[in-house]
This record gives sequence, C-alpha cells and structure tokens, in this order.
Amino acid sequence: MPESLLAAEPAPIAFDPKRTAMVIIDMQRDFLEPGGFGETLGNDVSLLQAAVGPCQAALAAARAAGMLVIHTREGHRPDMMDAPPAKVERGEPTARIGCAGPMGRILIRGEPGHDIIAELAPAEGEPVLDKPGKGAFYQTDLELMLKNRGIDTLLVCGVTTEVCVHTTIREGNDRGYRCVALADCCASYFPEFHRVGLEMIKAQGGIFGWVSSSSGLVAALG
Ligand code: TIU
Repeated sequence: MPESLLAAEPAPIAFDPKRTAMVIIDMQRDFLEPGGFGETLGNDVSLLQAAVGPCQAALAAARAAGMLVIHTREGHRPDMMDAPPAKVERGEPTARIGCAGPMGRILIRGEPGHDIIAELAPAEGEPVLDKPGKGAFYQTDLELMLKNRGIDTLLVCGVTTEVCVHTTIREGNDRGYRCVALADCCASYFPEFHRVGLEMIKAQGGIFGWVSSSSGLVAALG
C-alpha cells in the first residue's frame, strides 16, 4: 500500500491513508456554543472556534483521500443511567449534566446541544460514536471498528485538547495505535493547557504520540 509522509513532531511519521482514521472528538454545540455544557462550567466557549476552520480543512483532505472518518460525541442517555454520580454532582446544582438549558438538557443525547456543530456535520456513512466518558475508547465500540478496518494510525482532532483529546490519545496509544494530534484542529478553554497538552504528547521522543497540523496533513495527502 502507498505510504504518505506526515510532517510531525518529534519526527515525521509515515502512514497509509487506508490504515488511518481521522477521529474528530466532541465538536458539539454543548462545548462550542453559548448555553451549553462548556459555558455552564464557567468557560469562554469562543476560544474553541479556532479549531473549526482547520478541522474543516483536515476533514476535506481526509474525505478526498478516502480515509475513515469517525465523529464522537460526549453525552449521556436521557435516563442518565450511564452518568456516574461523581461526574454529575460536580458544578452548579442548577446547571449540571441533565439540567434544562437553552440548548436542551445539558450533555444529554438527542438534545440540540448534543449535536455536532453544523460546520462539521458528519457525512453519510461516517460513524458517529456516542461516548459516556472523556476517552473515545471507554465503553464504546471504537476499538472493534478500528480493528475490523485494519486501522493502525489515528489522526485526532477536536475539543478539548487536554481533556477528551488527550484521554483518547492516551487510550489509543496504550492499545497500540499510532496517535497524531493535529494541533490547530484541537482547542482548549485554556490556551496554556492547549500548548502544554501538545508538548506532553510529543516530549520524550513522542512518549504517547505525535503532533502535526491540518496543513501538514493536506501537504502529505496532496
Ligand atoms: N470533550 C471534552 O473535552 N469534554 C470536556 O468536558 N472538556 C472540558 O474541557 N470541559
């Protein structure tokens, strides 16, 4: 199979687009738009907008290359039986997971806030994976789908860098996947955590992954 070379840190990485999946983490209204979970936690959600354009560019390149694209959403069943009390009990009592907000019940599947933002709407046939935790492997069929498709490399985009993106990359790395964060396709409510989160991945010779960018991917596939 033809290999492409992706400019990355700490070193370039060769990858086969047919054995590579783009995983777009939680680009949901609940995190990116006012009135959702991100804002109830006290965050300035506008900080996450920086990742939208780069995600669109990377997604277009991945689709054109015929790459597997998987979208994830963090959220819970309407009955919240999959929501650990330790997770729900944090935050303001009137603005917790499951409470009513301007975009419906916060972080609940089927509510408007749980939807992926319109700019990054999944295309027909692209799997959308609902996850109850921060990591995309925990209590989901992600690993089974990747195994069935012969995937060995993950290009990870989405929000937030140091929470769901990091957790997913750490989970994927431990399962033997080569995980590449596309830096400008990720964002955090804390610019410093975004920067340091990416540093952590690529430190020590790439201790649990690589860091590249949307333009790096476009160039590698061009
Ligand atoms: N998707 C994800 O990162 N979930 C979070 O709760 N992130 C925060 O930074 N709060």
